[in-house]
Amino acid sequence: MASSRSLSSRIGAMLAGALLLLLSTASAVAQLDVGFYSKTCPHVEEIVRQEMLGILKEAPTLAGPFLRLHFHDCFVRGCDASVLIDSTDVANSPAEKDAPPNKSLRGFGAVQRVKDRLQSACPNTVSCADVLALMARDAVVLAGGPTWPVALGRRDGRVSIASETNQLPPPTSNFTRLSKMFAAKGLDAKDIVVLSGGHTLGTARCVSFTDRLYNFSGANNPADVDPALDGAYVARLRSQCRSLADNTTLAEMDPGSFLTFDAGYYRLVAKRRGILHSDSALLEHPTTRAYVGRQATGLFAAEFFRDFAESMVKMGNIGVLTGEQGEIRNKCYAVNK
Ligand code: HEM
Ligand SMILES: *[C@@H]1O[C@H](CO)[C@@H](O)[C@H](O)[C@H]1NC(C)=O
Ligand SMILES: *[C@@H]1O[C@H](CO)[C@@H](O)[C@H](O)[C@H]1NC(C)=O
Ligand SMILES: *[C@@H]1O[C@H](CO)[C@@H](O)[C@H](O)[C@H]1NC(C)=O
Ligand SMILES: CC(=O)N[C@H]1CO[C@H](CO)[C@@H](O)[C@@H]1O
Repeated sequence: MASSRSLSSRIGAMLAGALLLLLSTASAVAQLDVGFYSKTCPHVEEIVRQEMLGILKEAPTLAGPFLRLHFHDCFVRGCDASVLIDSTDVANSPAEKDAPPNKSLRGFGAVQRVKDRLQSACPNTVSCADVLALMARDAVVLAGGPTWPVALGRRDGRVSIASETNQLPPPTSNFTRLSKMFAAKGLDAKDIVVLSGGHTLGTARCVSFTDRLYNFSGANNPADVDPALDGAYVARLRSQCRSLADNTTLAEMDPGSFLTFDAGYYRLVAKRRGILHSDSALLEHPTTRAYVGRQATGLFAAEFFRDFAESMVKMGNIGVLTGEQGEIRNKCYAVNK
């Protein structure tokens, strides 16, 4: 009796052990993996890259928007392509896309173009969230920046809520605010200063920074400028952005090289010419200020490239859905029926 009980409890323990092993293997399987589609869609990376070559040849200014789309995706509900979903009822339940921070996002059509190519090569296999991660990486590479391995296997979410875009840092953010908002996503001060380097690409609408030129403290007069912005630069930006409410004129964030991924952004920030208040805010904290200063010398671009790759991998892992979670969307702009 005693021995059979001990036998059965030993069997029980073994079963429990086997179950634990099974569970831990299952959760290991549910991790992202560079070779995730090696059997189901072996040419996924080549296909995305080919499409990206065509897309950026036709519209080189989309490099910045693709990088930004991935950032906005990952910061809201994790990297689950929720940023791509169209509102079904824009008046009553707007999606992320229709929230103010997203009104200036671009590149949605091109994302669908890549998705369509993948749908014909390997139907219903590659998630839109993975497509975004690959497009962001290829945009940086094709703009002359670093490459990094993109682990795959993200699943697409089925929910997109405009109000949740309040998790995106506004351009008026000071360093304290940036720290809090990045920390909420598991990112630290180094990630902030490194990922802000993404502003070496692309443009900003005037309205994203005109408060700094005309109405910084609410006095709304010509002297009411952001003291963190270089005076000569204020004049230059005012000549580009003639009114506080201008939401159509675009300004290059890294003027003269906004289509090229380089470390030039840090030279601007060091000269107090970062275009957004959040860019200037990197000078508020000793760690990030030191990084800006080091990169502003122009001698450590290779280090910035490595750092950027590392932080992009971190960002690309935020809150991902894996395994049986979510779905593989057929169309990136709508959840499956
Ligand atoms: C640190 C906090 C950040 C803030 C406050 C911020 C804010 C902004 C704003 C306001 C714009 C201009 C939007 C417009 O008016 O058109 C912009 C553009 C952009 N952002 Fe950020 N951003 C931040 C971090 C990032 C990160 C982490 C990335 C990616 C690694 C990124 C990539 C970009 C790119 C590429 C553009 C240019 C988009 C285009 O050309 O249309 N930003 N950002
Ligand atoms: C930073 O911004 C937050 C909110 O945006 C504000 O409450 C805080 O006072 C600011 N901190 C500094 C040091 O200006
Ligand atoms: C100027 O800034 C203040 C404070 O931020 C704001 O309340 C006001 O609406 C702004 N003025 C204009 C004309 O936008
Ligand atoms: C620009 O401002 C106008 C007027 O306020 C508004 O109707 C329009 O939606 C805005 N466009 C963008 C891209 O924010
Ligand atoms: C309300 C609004 O302007 N929504 C826009 C969000 O961004 C997408 C892509 O640029 C536009 O198609 C929407 O109209």
